[in-house]
Amino acid sequence: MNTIDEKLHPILTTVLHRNAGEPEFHQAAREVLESLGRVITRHPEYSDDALLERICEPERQIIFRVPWIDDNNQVQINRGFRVQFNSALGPYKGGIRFHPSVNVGIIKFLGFEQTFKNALSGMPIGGGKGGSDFDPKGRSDREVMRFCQSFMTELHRHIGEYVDVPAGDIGVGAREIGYMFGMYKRLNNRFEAGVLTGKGLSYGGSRARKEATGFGTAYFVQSMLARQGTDFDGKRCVISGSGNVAIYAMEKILSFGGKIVACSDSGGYIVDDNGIDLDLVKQIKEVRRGRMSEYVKLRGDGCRFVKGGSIWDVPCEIALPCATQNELTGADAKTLVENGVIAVAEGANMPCTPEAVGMFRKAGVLFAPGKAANAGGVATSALEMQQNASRDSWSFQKTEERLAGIMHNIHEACDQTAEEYGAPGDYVLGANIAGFVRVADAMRALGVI
Ligand code: NDP
Ligand code: 2IT
Repeated sequence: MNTIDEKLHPILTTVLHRNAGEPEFHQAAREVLESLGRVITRHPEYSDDALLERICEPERQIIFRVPWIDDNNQVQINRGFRVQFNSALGPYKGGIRFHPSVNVGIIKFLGFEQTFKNALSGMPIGGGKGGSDFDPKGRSDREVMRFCQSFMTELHRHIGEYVDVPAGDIGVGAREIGYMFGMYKRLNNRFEAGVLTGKGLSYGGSRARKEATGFGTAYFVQSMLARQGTDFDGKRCVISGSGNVAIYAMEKILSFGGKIVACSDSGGYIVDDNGIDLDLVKQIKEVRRGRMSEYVKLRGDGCRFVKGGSIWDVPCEIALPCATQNELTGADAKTLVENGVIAVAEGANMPCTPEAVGMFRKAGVLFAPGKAANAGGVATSALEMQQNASRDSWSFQKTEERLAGIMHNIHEACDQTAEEYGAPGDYVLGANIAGFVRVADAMRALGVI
C-alpha cells in the first residue's frame, strides 16, 4: 500500500474534518493525495497558494428538495444534488445518478474523481456530479417522467452549455435524459442541445455515446494487454453489473475474441460456461427492464444463477467491475489472484476497495483505475458537445475512431507518467499524476479563485 507524504498529511486531515461522515469522499481524496507526494517533491510550486486544499474543496454544492406525485396520487419527496467540483478546464461535466444510496458524500467523491478523469481525457471539461436518492426500480414511465421534470425544475437554473453539462450514470439513461432535456427546453424556451449529453439521436445525441464507456474500457484493457504482448483472444472474462457500462464492455470484448462467462445485477450473478448470450442480456435489461435472475429460464441448460454471493468467485483471467463503488473487496481480490487473474479494469467508479487495489498491485496484476479505464463515456460526451456546438452529426465510425484514439492517448499518458515518476506499470499513480498536473496547471494560471 502507498502511504501519504508528510507534506500532504495536513491536507487530508482537513478533508476528513471538513467532510465528516463521507467515507467514499475520504477514500477518493486519500487515494489521489497518496499519489501526489512525488509530484510535490519534484515540483513544490504545485503546493503553493493552497492549490491542493482548493482542489479538494468543491467550487459549489447544491442540495434541493424534489417533490413529485406518484401513480397513487401520493406526494413523494426526494433529495437532489449537484456538486460543481472544478471548472479550471471547462464547464463542469459529469453524470447524474438516481439510486437510493445517493448522498452528498457519494456525489462529492464522484465529482472529485470526475475532475481528474475529465482532465485525463484531454477534453476541455471541468468536473461535477449530481443525482438523487430517487429509486427508479419498480416506478412507471409516468412516475419517472414526473420525477425528472421536478428534478429539472430546480436544476435548470444551475446548468447550461457554458456552465455545467450533466449526463447519465447509474439509473439515468436515454429515457431520463429525454425527460430532463424536455423540461429544460420548456423552462428556458431554448433548444440548447449542449446542456446535456447522452441525448437520444433524434434530438441532438451522439452516435456511440451509449456504447462509449464500455467500449472505452475494453480499448483500455486491450492497450494494457498489448503492452504485455498479449490480447483478449480466448480469455475468460467476468464483468459485474448488467447496465450501460457492463453491456457495452461485453459487446466490445466479444468482438476482440474474449469469452464472457459471468455478469450480474444487485440480485445476484449468472455463470454461463458457454459464454454469456449478450442479446438476451440486452433484451432483459434494455427492453424489459428486468432482472438477471430471468436469464436462466430464458437461456436454458448450461448456466446458473447465484443469488447474492460474490461474482468474483468465478475463475477468470480478466475482471471488470462495472456496477458500483466498493463492490470488489480485499477478500474478492485475493480469490481473483488465486484463480489466476491477469488484468482488472474499473468500468465503474471506485469499485475496488483500497485493500483490493493493494492486493492487485502486490500480485503484479495489471490494474486500470476508473478515472482512466472508464473515461471513454465522458470523452464521448465532450464529442457530443462538439457536434452540438457545430450543429453537426458524425457517423458511428468517425465517433468510435475518436473514442479509440482518446483511450489510446489516456493509456499512453498513464504509462509514461508512471515511468517518469519511477513507478513503471503503476496505472493508479500514472492516472492520478497525469490528471492532477493538467488541472493544477490551469488552476495556477487562473490565480487564486
Ligand atoms: P446502470 O444503471 O446502467 O447499471 C448499473 C448496474 O450496476 C446494474 O446492473 C445494477 O444492478 C448494478 N448496481 C448498481 N448499484 C448497485 C449496488 N449498490 N449493488 C449492486 N449492484 C449495483 O449504470 P451504469 O452502467 O451507467 O454505471 C455503472 C458504473 O459505471 C457506475 O459506477 C457509474 O458511475 C460508472 N460509469 C458510468 C458511465 C456512463 O457513461 N454511464 C461512465 C463512467 C463510469 P441493479 O439494476 O440490480 O441495481
Ligand atoms: O462517471 C462518468 O464519467 C459518467 N457517468 C459520464 C459523465 C458524462 O458526462 O458523460
